Amino acid sequence: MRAARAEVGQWEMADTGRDDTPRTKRSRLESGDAVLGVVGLGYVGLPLAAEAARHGIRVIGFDVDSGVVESVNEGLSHIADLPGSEVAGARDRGLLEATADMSRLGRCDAVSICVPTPLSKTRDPDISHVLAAAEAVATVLREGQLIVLESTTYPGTTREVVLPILRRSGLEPGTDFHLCFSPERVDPGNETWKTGNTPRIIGGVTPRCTEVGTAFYSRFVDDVVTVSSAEAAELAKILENAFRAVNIGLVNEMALIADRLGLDIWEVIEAAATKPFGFMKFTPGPGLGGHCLPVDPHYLSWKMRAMDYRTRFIETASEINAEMPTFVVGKVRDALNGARKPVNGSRIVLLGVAYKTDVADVRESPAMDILELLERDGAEVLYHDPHVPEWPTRDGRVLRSQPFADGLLQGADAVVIVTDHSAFDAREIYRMSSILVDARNATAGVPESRRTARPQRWIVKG
Ligand code: SAJ
Repeated sequence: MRAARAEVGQWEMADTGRDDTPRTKRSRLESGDAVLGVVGLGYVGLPLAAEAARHGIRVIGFDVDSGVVESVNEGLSHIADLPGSEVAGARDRGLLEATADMSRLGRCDAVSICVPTPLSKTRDPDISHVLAAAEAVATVLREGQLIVLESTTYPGTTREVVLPILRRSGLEPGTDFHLCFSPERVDPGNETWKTGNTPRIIGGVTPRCTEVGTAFYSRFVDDVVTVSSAEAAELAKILENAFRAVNIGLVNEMALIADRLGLDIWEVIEAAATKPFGFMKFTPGPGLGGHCLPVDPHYLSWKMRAMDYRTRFIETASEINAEMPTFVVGKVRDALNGARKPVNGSRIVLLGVAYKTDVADVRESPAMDILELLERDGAEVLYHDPHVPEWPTRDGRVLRSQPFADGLLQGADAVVIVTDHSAFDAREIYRMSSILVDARNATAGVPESRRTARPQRWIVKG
């Protein structure tokens, strides 16, 4: 199950037995001149490329965005968690270059596919980027190559979707080439766990594929965990994210319950978290953001609907998480009402619109739902987020972050802490606001708020 650093042993003569057997080509995967292709240079692909290069593996990065290609070739990083020096260093050592020319995939001995797997407008899986990458690989697929899909997707994608495309080459997995699934585990903003030191699951479409994939990834990942199949690896990743989405849904439902009981949910959670075993702390908030948790579990729901099974936990948690923006807007309405002010015509400032603390990513951020609900009720909504200078709205506008200057909060009828960035000074925000709704309990450490907050908190002033 858990392969320590997989030993790079002598490869047995490959099944085919021919002179130009994959053994020679496969041994390239273990040699110093192995070339890794990384398709998709986003928050997963670029750190992966940099980590492999750091271990002396030559990397060609592929991206459809010419801006990304240029940026990497200039030695710059467009990924907040990856210092530019890592990119420049790899480039200067001749171990990293980027291109949009997908035909160069044929040069690569291994290819990691790290492209987005979003939901379509009808909330169904959109694996178009995976299909495009697989098609590009299929046109140049050759013996000895290792292909690894890293994009989060539903169980079966690797074997039922990617493999048939690659098989058009006439090559067979496990003998001619190798195909695995190995889920990315990037936690944006996490200073401790990076690509190289985060344990990595890998499973192949054949045992041989798993063996070859394990050996190759072990060259630049400290701890590679093999599973019996690509499907097991695909489902493990979905379990990881569904676990979080469902537990966040549970704690958000507890917040709705505590609110009705007149209780402070954060006090209740802190108390429960003193249990030294059998409990894991999650906190309520304005909703579930990011390009992973609100999306990945729905890939499984979609797959299981086709098998006439309803993933009830995932769907119920999703409904509750999606209710939180409305709940927060209700608190704003209640607070304004207490001051005899309608939402209509009020100026409301949102603090923090990224999907979580200390990141710049706004994808699926609940702040967008809060903005739309308040604007629908006639409010004038401004925002300040030091990580998000510009915020494109769903109706085509581009809002700009207001400077956190004197007067911004004082001039607002209500202030809402939506994402609690470390840069925010909760006490200052509290002091400057006449009405303050805190969706993250960021003001827990502000003594004055104990006097003015409602019993349930959320409304901490006004
Ligand atoms: N959130 C809560 N309450 C919590 C925890 C999170 O409301 O107790 C919210 C956050 O504010 C955010 C959303 O949930 O809006 C998702 O936050 P997250 O940190 O759980 O998820 P991501 O998408 O930033 O990253 C996760 C990774 N996070 C962790 O493991 C801590 C990991 O699951 C995956 O590697 C990554 O998704 C991915 O790429 O799949």
